[in-house]
Amino acid sequence: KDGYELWLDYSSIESSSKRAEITSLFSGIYFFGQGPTQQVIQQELRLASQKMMGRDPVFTQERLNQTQLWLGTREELAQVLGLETQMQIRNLGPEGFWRGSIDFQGKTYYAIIGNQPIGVLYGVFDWLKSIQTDTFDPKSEKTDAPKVKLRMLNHWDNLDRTVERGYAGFSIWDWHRLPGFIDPRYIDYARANASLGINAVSLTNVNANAFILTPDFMKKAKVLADLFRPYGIKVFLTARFSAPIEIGGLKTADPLDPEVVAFWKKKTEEMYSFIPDFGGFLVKANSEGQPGPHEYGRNHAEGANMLADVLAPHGGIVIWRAFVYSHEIDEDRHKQANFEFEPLDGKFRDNVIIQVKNGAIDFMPREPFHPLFGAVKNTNLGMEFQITQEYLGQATQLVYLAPMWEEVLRSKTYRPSPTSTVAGIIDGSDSGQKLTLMAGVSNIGTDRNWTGHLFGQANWFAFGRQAWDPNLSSEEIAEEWIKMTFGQNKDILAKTKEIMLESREAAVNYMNPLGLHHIMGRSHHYGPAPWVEGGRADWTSLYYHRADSEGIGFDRTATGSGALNQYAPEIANSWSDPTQIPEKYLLWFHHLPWDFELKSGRSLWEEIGLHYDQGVKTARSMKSEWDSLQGQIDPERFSHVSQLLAVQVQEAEWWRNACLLYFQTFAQRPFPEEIEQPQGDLEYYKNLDFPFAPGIRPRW
Ligand code: BDP
Repeated sequence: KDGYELWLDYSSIESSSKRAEITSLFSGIYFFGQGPTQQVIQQELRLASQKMMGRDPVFTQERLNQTQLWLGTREELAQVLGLETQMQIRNLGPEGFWRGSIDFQGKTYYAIIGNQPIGVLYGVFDWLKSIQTDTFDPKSEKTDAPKVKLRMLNHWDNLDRTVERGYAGFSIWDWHRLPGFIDPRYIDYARANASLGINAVSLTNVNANAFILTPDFMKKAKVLADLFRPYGIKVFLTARFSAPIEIGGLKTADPLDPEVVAFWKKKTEEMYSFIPDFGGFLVKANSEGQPGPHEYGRNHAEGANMLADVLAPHGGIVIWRAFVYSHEIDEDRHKQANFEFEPLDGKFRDNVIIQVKNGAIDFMPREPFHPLFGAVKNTNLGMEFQITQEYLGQATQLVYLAPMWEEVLRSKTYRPSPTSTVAGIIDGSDSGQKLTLMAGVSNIGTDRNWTGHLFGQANWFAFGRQAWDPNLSSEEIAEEWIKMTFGQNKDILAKTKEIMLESREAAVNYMNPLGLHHIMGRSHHYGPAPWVEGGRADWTSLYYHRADSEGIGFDRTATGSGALNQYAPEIANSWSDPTQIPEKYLLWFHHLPWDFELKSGRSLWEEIGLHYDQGVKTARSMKSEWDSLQGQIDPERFSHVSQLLAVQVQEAEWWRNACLLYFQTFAQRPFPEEIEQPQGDLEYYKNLDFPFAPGIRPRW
């Protein structure tokens, strides 16, 4: 087993009674409809049946009483459904499903029903999951429907197949051989996404290349859109704001210039002629050197609305990123997105959604939630998480990210109402917004196992599950993934779950404890480098940790940058007190003396040391826990993870040693006795060089 099958491995059912029960259901499937999604459903059932029971399923549209399992839409099955069940299903919306048993003419059948074929497909995947996780109970009913409308992967894939911040090989989009050659992997990709309910993908890097908007590339993108459509997946592309100049021959990209508007209108029409259900554009503008409306004295709303207006007649949307900051503005980077977007609240069209990273800096191992959540009231906000582990161990480390996302989603914003949470804003339940979005920056590449590290698959999986339902717990998602990936073995489940659930806190401890952030290697972001200085200030480490002989941390209270005031008063007030703020955010908002006393009674300096050391210890215990599973997991996957955990332990030690030796030069205090003393000297760590680290690849 090399991991290619992902969580859709459909391992053979061992219990003979269960096998008989499932075999019987597969031996008489009354099947409605012949459309493309129905064909996908049949293919998936065929595959699952062959793998789980070694035989083909029997589909029929005759002899009703010889069937066991019914699959179809509510309308197709209306005759056998009571009115109440029909209403219940109707309320689940276009993507929801119902599954349960139906008594009809003296016999009991099992049914999976949606309002639309895509709902049936989601129901079938959910049912197959219940078999794989051994939770299928034909007697109990289940209904489910996604809470977020757009559940989307953002690929940061370049047209030359390099992947920005990708650690799993090259882009799976083989632009060169498209549209003629269809890699079977595209279908497996679509299946995997559909099994989670992911229904949108943006194919190209946010640092965009205008060539994707030329007819040659549109033809290629069309092939992917056609392949993904039966799986309920819509295609989006990134739009480079200066495309009118680069591929349109214009002198300007001013969003209020009539020629520019005409360019985008024509481009959009052309796009829809290839892809009639094209999703829309994802835009990174005026950030990190990308072009945008500011060049022409226009604001983000003027830029986004121009595109929104040309997309609206086709039903398309604009996803406009809030990740905007500039080193030319003399303000804490933390504050810049709110500066730009708060004054524009209510000014964006209905088909614009602002995609906001989970935190205000940049996908750090731990960030407090982004203060835009709650700060605007009349603007659609979507969430952007990063699945690829740019700052969380890249593809060498096992870090299960769902606890991080759960922490953000459950954060209380206190706005618009005192009980509001981030999840409630993005799923519309607190914010009232109708257009809802959760996007994840993909960790997928051409590696045989898709994600580089086998456990990167768990992050793809967890992202899809949390986008479907932001209230799911990271623990239940981990259980599903483990059972679907490794089978029913209880020892594997218990140990792997423990490893996964402690992995994120371990990474925070050995990388960025107590609210430290942005102290990684310059540019490639691999490993620790708290000493990075020079060049653009907001890309250095010193800008963020501000260590000196007095203390450490970024003062973002009223005496400092004031960023804390961008949050609701409930948060701003209590967090401005260093004894009240949750310690996990301490140095994010406060610059404190090395002897500042923490809740444990120890000094800040000692606690920093203990956290780093604890991170290393947890990494080691993760490794020994995994190694104790030798013989229970197939050798290929076992050894892959075991070797990478050994690397992770070394990297955890490296982080701890480098950071503690560096911070000691300011603190001028001995390390706490209980911790393992860092080896080597600071110069050694500073001089390490990583020509092999995956960095930002040349943009085309
Ligand atoms: C940062 C990445 C950079 C991306 C940027 C973004 O380092 O490569 O282009 O985010 O989100 O984390 O636009």
